[in-house]
Amino acid sequence: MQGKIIKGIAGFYYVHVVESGVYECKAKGVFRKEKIKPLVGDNVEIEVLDEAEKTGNIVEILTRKNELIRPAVANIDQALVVFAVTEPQPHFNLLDRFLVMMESKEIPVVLCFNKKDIATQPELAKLEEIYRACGYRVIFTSALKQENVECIGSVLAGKTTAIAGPSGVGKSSLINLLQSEVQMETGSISKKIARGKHTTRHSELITIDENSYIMDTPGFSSLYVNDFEKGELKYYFREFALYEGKCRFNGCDHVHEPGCAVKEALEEGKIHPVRYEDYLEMYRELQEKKRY
Ligand SMILES: Nc1nc2c(ncn2[C@@H]2O[C@H](COP(=O)(O)OP(=O)(O)O)[C@@H](O)[C@H]2O)c(=O)[nH]1
Ligand SMILES: [Mg+2]
Ligand SMILES: [Zn+2]
Repeated sequence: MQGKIIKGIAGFYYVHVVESGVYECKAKGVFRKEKIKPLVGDNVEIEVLDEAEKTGNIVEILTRKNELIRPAVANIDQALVVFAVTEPQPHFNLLDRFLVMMESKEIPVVLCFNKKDIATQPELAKLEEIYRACGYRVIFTSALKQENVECIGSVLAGKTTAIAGPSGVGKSSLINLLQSEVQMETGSISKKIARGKHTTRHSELITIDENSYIMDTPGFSSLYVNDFEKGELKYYFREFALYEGKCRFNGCDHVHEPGCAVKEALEEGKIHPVRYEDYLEMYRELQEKKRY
């Protein structure tokens, strides 16, 4: 029987099998010998030990499409990156780092800007201008007024989606509207701390319907771009692709080289300065890293 690992706790893996439910499984010794650790999101073959008790063994891990380290998860089809249009205002550098990380893993991204109910027209227009121009799908929602939430629902259909974004932007509120299986706690962080709720969480997939899953990933404020060379960074800024090969120098990194087509596009307003500045900052970080 085949299923998907939706949760792993203390050596047990919870495997969701469409139409027959969730089985509590152990991974057989063979994986430990081969040093393969099953991950949330893995598609696995299980043998059922007890149908009534819903227990089994994982006997095979099917080939992974991709895997992320933090959060540890396999086979993500896409990421839904959620920020608020305002309150809190979008932290562009963080957003661009996340986009770079997903581009480097070839994971498609859909951008959701929530709290459109309290946004002004210029705020919405700015976000649209920056990110739609890069070729990202951008959806504006209000979890509070339940606006455009069905649009998010259709993005999630039939896929496994990592939902990421800083805290306070409305991720949990959106997730609560999208399914009825789990009710996530919403509200301000200070309220949660005051109530003594611990914030460390394990990765867990929430089933939306029989073949759609979402994962609420913890805030990614400590996100560094570090697992590639500085010369690769330019490929993870989608809007640069149009100018690739048009610079005076072969292998131009679009930083201080003369005759750079990307910098010309920047000056002509075809590339947004917010994006270019974030590119430079990440580029310099990668450069620094090399020196040590
Ligand atoms: N005005 C407005 N407030 C929202 C919206 N969505 C969530 N909130 C509020 O923002 C706060 C944080 O929401 P929460 O879902 O916990 O955010 P999370 O930390 O990203 O999971 C809560 O006080 C919510 O009531 C929205 O669309 N509009
Ligand atoms: Mg939350
Ligand atoms: Zn260039």
